[in-house]
Amino acid sequence: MRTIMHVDMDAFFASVELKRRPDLAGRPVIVGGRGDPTRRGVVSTATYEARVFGIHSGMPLRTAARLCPDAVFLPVDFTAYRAASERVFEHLGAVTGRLQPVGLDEAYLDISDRPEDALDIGRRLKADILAGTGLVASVGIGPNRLLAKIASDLEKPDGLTWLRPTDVPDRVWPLPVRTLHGVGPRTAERLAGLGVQTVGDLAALPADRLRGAFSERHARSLQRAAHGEDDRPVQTERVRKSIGRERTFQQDCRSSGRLAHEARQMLDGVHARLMERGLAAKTVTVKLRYRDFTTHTRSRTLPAPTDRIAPLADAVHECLYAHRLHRAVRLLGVQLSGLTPATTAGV
Ligand code: TTP
Ligand code: MG
Repeated sequence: MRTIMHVDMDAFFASVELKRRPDLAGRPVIVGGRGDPTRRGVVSTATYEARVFGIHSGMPLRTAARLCPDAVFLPVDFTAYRAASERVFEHLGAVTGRLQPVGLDEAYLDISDRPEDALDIGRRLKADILAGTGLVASVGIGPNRLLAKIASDLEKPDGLTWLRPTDVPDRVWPLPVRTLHGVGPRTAERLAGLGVQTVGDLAALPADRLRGAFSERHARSLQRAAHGEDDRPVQTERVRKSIGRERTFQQDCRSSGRLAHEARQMLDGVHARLMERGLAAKTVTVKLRYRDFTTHTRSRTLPAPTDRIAPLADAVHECLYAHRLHRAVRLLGVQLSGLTPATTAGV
């Protein structure tokens, strides 16, 4: 039996901000965009004091200001969050090298080979992180990644929770089915069509009804997740090799100006995903498919990995103009690869 720990920092961006603005402690603080709710942008995160007003990540800043007119709005400062993340990961690395980072504020640790009580390890880790960074982590422990992640969320903030397989009916089945890894909005919608709202509903659903709505493989993995089963290993090395986007035009594109504009928009989206995952990229690739379906790619490799948009945008521009742009283009793709955690990339 494995023992997996999931660590997730509480209200991460906002908590880092509060370290340098202790005068804001206890107030509803919202971090997002340029920190100005009259301009476009969404909430990255909010303190728990702000969350009671219904404010959550992804919400337009304007809406947040309406829900909580007294909130303090702060701009996103990735440099500060990356520095804080780096310090948090030093504490995680001291527990074990069997560590899988997930973005800046989250990681899985495989502590199966540790003789001590897992709760003791968790308690000590939380205390070390607090002492070293002033930040509060929630820790979940379970027999696999699925349950460890659910556990770290159960008693947030400042949680320390162990979910054993025998706890699944009491503690996991009442949760909404979206809690499960692998259940996104589309799957949840289809499950709702089968009358499934909670994890327990899913666990109780006859297998043939699930197989009617999903592929054999998907049905099987949903069923397993509903019973708290998951055998994904903690991956010490990142398996993700690239992040990219592609777009097929409604009508073939013949304008290099429009292609440049589209490529920049796609890069913005891809770059946002890079930041969310706390990664830096070394190589930029632009793919074009012409009307006759011939497909060409052009790549640029930067001297060092970066997560800054400007050098990535320059590289996209260079790649694009290395293509023959006078032909009709039906598909455009932008991809970042050579990915490394931004915390170790020295960016
Ligand atoms: P989360 O761990 O999802 O959120 P959180 O740490 O703010 O709050 P908690 O874990 O206590 O529920 O995400 C970590 C950081 O990632 C978060 O502080 C801000 C950033 N983030 C975004 O920028 N956009 C998003 O949509 C989400 C979900 C997070
Ligand atoms: Mg968090």
